[in-house]
Amino acid sequence: MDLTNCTFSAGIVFSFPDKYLLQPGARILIVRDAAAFQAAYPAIPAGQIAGAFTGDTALSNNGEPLELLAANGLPIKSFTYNNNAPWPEAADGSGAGLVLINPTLNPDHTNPANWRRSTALALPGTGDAYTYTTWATANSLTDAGGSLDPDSDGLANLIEYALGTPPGSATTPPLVPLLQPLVVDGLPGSWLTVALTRPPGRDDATLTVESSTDLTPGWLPALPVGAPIQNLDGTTTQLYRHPAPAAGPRQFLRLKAIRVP
Ligand SMILES: [Ca+2]
Ligand SMILES: [Ca+2]
Repeated sequence: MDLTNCTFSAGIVFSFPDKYLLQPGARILIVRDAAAFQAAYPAIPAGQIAGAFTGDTALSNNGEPLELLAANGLPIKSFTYNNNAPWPEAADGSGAGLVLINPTLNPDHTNPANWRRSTALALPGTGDAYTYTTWATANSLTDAGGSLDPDSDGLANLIEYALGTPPGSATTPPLVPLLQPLVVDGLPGSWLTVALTRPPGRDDATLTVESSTDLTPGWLPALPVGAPIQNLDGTTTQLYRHPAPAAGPRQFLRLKAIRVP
């Protein structure tokens, strides 16, 4: 992709130089001071640095609009990030960075759900996503689809990967149903809930909690209660509830994993 004359109109002051080419899937860096950056990160090739922004326009830790314009003046990307929920608050402060989930799928940058905290200290110029394939190889699994359950704990390998649990030994059921009092839309009631805890970085597996009252096809999404909780170990916990209050004879919640291509 030829980025000649592509310009940031918000966020930083920077225009790409003449004949600047970005290869498919490549990552480039725009830094405050190229020499200082190279001294701090000697392992990063100088060719990965596209240049330095000017005018002391470093990105705000509190969030701000960011817009990249094409040479014809039309926006390529335009969005405003933030350090408060529903944006991932764990990316705030020193250390972890704000990372786009599954960037090769060209997600909507304006949607905070498409962003997460980095899995460790933010390392410029690299992706930090783990993959099911890497995990399966590390665990000596020959299960490309992730549907097998070699430890017979009822959790298919893709779910074990998404949860960060061991595929070779029995895992405690990850969803513990709990009836609890909640006020929903101003109405107090008793609701069937589960808490789902996930490690960051397993972007190629989506996990959803689904609900039913009769186990027939046509499960409906369970609904999140409140904002996700960022745990000290880097995992995130989200509480979900059945869409209807616990008035009927039976309610069910299940966990569904889908492999993102
Ligand atoms: Ca299993
Ligand atoms: Ca297991």
